[in-house]
Amino acid sequence: MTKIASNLQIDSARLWDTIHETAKFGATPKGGVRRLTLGPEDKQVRDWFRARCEAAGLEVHVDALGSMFGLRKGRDMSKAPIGLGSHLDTQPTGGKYDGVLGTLAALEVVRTLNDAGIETETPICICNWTNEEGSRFAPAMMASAAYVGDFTTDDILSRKDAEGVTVAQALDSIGYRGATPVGTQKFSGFVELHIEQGPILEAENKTIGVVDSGQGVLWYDGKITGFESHAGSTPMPLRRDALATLSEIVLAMEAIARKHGPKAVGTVGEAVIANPSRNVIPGEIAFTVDCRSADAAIMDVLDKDLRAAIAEIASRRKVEVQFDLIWRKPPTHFDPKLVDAVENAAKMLGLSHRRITSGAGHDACNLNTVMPAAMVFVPCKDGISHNELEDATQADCAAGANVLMHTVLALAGVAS
Ligand code: HGY
Ligand code: MN
Ligand code: MN
Repeated sequence: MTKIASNLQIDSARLWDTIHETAKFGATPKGGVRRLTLGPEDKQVRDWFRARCEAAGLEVHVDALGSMFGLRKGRDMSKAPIGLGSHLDTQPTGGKYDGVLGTLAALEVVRTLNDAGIETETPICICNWTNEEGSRFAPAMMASAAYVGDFTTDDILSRKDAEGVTVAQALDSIGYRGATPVGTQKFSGFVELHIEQGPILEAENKTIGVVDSGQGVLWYDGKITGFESHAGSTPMPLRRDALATLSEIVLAMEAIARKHGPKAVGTVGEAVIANPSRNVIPGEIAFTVDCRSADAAIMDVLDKDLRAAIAEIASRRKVEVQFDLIWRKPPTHFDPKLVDAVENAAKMLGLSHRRITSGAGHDACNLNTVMPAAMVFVPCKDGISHNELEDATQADCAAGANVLMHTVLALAGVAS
């Protein structure tokens, strides 16, 4: 690699400024970001991102699910590009860094290579994947899941949000239903930078997480049907209370996750009472469950134990519980060659680092099923994420972006 390339550093202030510039799209009073996928704020940040990619000389195209690709030519255009990027959508009470850091660091890598006049051998392609969060439309990592063939484009286009709006309608409403069929853009590998969203790196005072694996994910949709009746005149033994049933299910899930811990977690993140009223016993509730483990066998046991507990609770309480698995993402084992490339970049830059498993899901976890992929983590304050308090330091963001850049340079090669 040329001397210039090996000493190359991204522009830390420019990266930091872009992160905070995009935070205004969906800024919340508590200092977080609410930028639900395919909503007006997502359109704002997408338009912003497209303009910056084009200003950096990238050829931008959008696929049928709105994922955005910015291609930077390499000397040998016959080779499939190295991909880098993440997502720009956020949780309802999201932060400034989740997904944003990886996407804007990819843009910063391009800007730095442009400034240095470096041409890579293999082209590179930066990405903004649609709906990584899975909050408005399920599943999470939706567009990259379709890209790898876990779902058809038509299936995803028909998915509805809580208001009954389809993905197709939402894409059309912001003008991001692209012409390119999903999967058209090929890659020879993919590297994603992300905040850890957990406490390990900060606790161990490590700057870089060399992500070699990721937890598997189980998502369920549940529906409890009890019986609405008068809150005053219905004796306790005669009640078929949907909310009391859910309360038992939540505690059972917590006990099951703890029993199989520490390599297991479980969350009921959504619960909606149909026709809620203070003096009516809840008769119907829709709820969601998210269970995870880095061990596929534990995932299977979580599923079995949870279904057994729900069956026992439902029969004892004389209610019906519908419990459907809507998404199963097996654990991820990233490509050893690319993981080594990340580790070598961290070493070359003299950054403290350690191997780590990702607790969160990421687009790179899906992409790894069809191409070599790896991830770079940096710490976030107190390990907090999916919370408006999410925070990271400029130095760590820059360190992560430099590891991303040098990993990509090692994979793509430097032509000049
Ligand atoms: O759910 C996840 O792990 C990711 O943040 N969407
Ligand atoms: Mn993310
Ligand atoms: Mn997230």
